[in-house]
Amino acid sequence: FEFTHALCRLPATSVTDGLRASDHGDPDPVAFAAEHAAYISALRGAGCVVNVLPADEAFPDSVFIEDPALVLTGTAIVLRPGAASRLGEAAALRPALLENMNDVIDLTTDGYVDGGDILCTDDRVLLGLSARTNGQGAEDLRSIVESLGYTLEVLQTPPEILHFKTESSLLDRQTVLATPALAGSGAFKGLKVLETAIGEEAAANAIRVNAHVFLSAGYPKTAEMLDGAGYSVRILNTSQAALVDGGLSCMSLRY
Ligand code: CIR
Repeated sequence: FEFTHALCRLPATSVTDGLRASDHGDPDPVAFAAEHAAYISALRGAGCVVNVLPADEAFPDSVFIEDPALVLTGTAIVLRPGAASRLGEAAALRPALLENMNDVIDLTTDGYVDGGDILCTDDRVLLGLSARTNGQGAEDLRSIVESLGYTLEVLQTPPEILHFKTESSLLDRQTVLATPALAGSGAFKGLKVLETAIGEEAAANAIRVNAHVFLSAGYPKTAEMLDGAGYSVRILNTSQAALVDGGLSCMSLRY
């Protein structure tokens, strides 16, 4: 959770065509841009140098830059997003990764992995299998993360949930924030788990960035719980991203 840099991509106006499990209306590109700008300011305020890539209209979901890549110790792993409309985001992002990271490694099989299914601690990579991430992708990733000194643990993203990190986030070296359902699944062995308040499950897609925990607006009980546990909580509006199933973690690669 200690980062000096972040890589973001501006939301495309085509974000109105972004994937979503259930339709509550299209995001408004102007409002999305404002939310995204506030998010970038917050990353900068937390001490990150933020590199902002131009919007990529060809990929409606490309603002969710966490899904096509994983960065570990300054090395980028180019992933293979499991939604057909998103697979090409990886190749589109690759040049920026070459420019910004120490090294770039590609998966070698046809397996699928979405970055949203990956939660990293200092030495562990927890990967949730999901509709976007399959066993072949997991095994492909395993050799790469092991070569970088991490262990890979393959878990299950809860059914009907888009990504493992839709329901969890790292709060510090020993602690995760998770929904009661995911906390109860036994996924977080060896870690302390703080649970989101009942009815506030969407608060679990938070991010710890240096001294602060970024939390989406609208989850007062979880905010109070985190505050009481000693975290410095920074509330950000993610209402537009939420319309296309996005949240705080998906909008940056932090390293
Ligand atoms: C998608 O369905 O792929 C996008 N509409 C949302 C991706 C959110 N990404 C994330 O949670 N890591």
